Amino acid sequence: MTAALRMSLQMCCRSNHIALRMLSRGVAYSSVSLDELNEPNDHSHALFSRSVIGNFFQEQPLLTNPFTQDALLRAYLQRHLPVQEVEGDLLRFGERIISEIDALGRQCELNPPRLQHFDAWGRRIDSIITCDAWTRLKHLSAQEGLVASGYERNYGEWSRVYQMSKIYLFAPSAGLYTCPLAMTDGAAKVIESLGMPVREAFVRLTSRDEQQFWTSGQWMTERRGGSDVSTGTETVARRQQDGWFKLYGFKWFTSATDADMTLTLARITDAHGRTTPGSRGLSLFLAKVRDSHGSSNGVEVQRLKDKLGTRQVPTAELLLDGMKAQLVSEEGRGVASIANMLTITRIYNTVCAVAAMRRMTQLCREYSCKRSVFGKLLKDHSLHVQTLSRLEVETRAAFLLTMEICRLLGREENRTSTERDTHLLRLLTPVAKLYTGKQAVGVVSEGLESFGGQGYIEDTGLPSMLRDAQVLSIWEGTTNVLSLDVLRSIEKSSGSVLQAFFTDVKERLVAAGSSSALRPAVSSLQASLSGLMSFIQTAATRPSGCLELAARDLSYSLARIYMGTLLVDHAAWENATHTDVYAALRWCEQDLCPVVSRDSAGSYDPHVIDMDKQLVYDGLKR
Ligand code: UCC
Repeated sequence: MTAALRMSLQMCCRSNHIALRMLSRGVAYSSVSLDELNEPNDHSHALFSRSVIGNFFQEQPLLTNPFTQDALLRAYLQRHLPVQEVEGDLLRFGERIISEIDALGRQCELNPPRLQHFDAWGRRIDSIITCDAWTRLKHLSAQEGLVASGYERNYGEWSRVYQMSKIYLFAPSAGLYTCPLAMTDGAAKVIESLGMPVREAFVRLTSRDEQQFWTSGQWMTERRGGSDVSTGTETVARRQQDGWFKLYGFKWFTSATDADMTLTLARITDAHGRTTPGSRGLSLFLAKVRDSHGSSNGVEVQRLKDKLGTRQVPTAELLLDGMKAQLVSEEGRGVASIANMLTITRIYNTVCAVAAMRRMTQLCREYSCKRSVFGKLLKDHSLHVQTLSRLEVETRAAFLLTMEICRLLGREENRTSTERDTHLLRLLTPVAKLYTGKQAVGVVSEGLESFGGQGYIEDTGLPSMLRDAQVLSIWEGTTNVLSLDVLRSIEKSSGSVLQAFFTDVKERLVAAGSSSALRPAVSSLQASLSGLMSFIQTAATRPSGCLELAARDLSYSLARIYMGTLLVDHAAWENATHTDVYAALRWCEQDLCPVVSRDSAGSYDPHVIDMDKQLVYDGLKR
């Protein structure tokens, strides 16, 4: 050992004993005294010899109470829901996350579900075996009222904000248990909106009693694809004499297949076995997955899906071979009825996307206070902090949009929403889902990079965050499908959703306009808004196909302008801090209205469709 090395060692160690990981002969951890290390000519203990790998280990980022660490969540609640009971509950729940839930989530990642097709004697059982932690998360979700609190409505129109604040804290530690919760909440919403055709199911889905609590599936996707549900659904429903139905079909992508019940779409056959094609032929059914003895209700589990991420969730291919089911919608109103579920699951998706961003930014900044490089901590490298600051701005903007949607949902359920609120909820739900899904992948990916090579190492737990983020822009409608849903909402409302958007943004900007610090942001937003209005005004006169071509950029423009407006609105609050103002200014530096800039560049001109085709298929041999 060189003198310099020995000296560094002595400086590094506060005590005379340091813990060193021993590689030799199965010793995992050992304590070696400095005196032993100082022993001259003792080759077996020399630093970097076969038995000693040195005394430096990078400190890992620690998860501390995610509620106390979240300045924006706390400020938001202080502004809108300053209820001590809420703060106390979130504080306690934050502690539970670090002391219990986070480890359960990790166990789910490490012990993915498996399928046992047959019992030892050859009987087909199709048993999906999940780990104990998965079951524990189900019980804990009931106890904490993660679904129930959305329906108890203890905080009036703010009830959804309270509930979703819990989901937001829970999600990054919960091993994707948010997936069954999203569908459970969505199923409760559908049942409630249909006037409670199945009260027992509603009571169980919203129960706080872990023995009573049910989760629900949402079986929509069939082999012909998951987006075009109306033409892709082949499952048929045969009416039985007792009024129930038997379902026959193949569901290609069914998440959380260990659920207690499910909602699913099927086509009712007439006396000749014929069905009605398209959306008008689809009806909504509720079925238990297993009967009261635990036997399968006419469902064969073909196989579990081998996925990039969300490996904790038992996603399966299911053959429905006479599944006993109850019709819960009007005949032919299946898509419109399940749309309520899609609204809820898309909101969960949004909450989970922001939650992933927030968890990543918390871990990154924690690590930056420990990791030293080029002679100083990462937190003292301005370029590094600039990168984290950009992630923070993205996260804040996404958070405020998400909470606004939860507020609008709460108002609708509390029957206090105005017509404008209703329009905004319809428009902003797909906008938020599509935009935050993309942001989450970007923020989580950039965040991983800030851990250097460690961000790429499986047992740090970090890579699974990126895998799990990738699904957020896929399930519950891809970015393009949701962009088309934005167009649908405009068309169905004859433009009223856009009118609500313009009025709301204008009013909020006027209210914030008196703050001189915010003026640059307000000016950019106003200019972007008028550009967007001009684009919309001319849209009707453009050749057909132009609006579809612009759908994604239009959705991004709506997202960026509304997020900027909410950042400004928050920064104009009397208790806002200078960091709130700074975040709003930074957000508004970007192109807030890409649909206008791309339009100016000719991106939606009719000839572009053909040019795009030529570019994409250049050289394709068939
Ligand atoms: O199942 C999946 C994975 C489950 C896991 C969930 C966990 C999530 C957890 C997140 C937390 C971590 S993924 C399934 C993905 N599939 C989709 O999302 C479907 C994508 N496709 C669509 O969104 C389509 O737009 C459809 C299927 C909803 C609609 O297609 P159609 O048939 O062309 O629709 P129409 O004919 O335009 O609309 C039929 C009716 C209309 O109502 P009426 O007849 O009253 O005018 C529409 O207004 O449905 C209404 N409607 C809606 N209403 C359609 N979309 C909506 C909507 N978004 N909101 C309200």
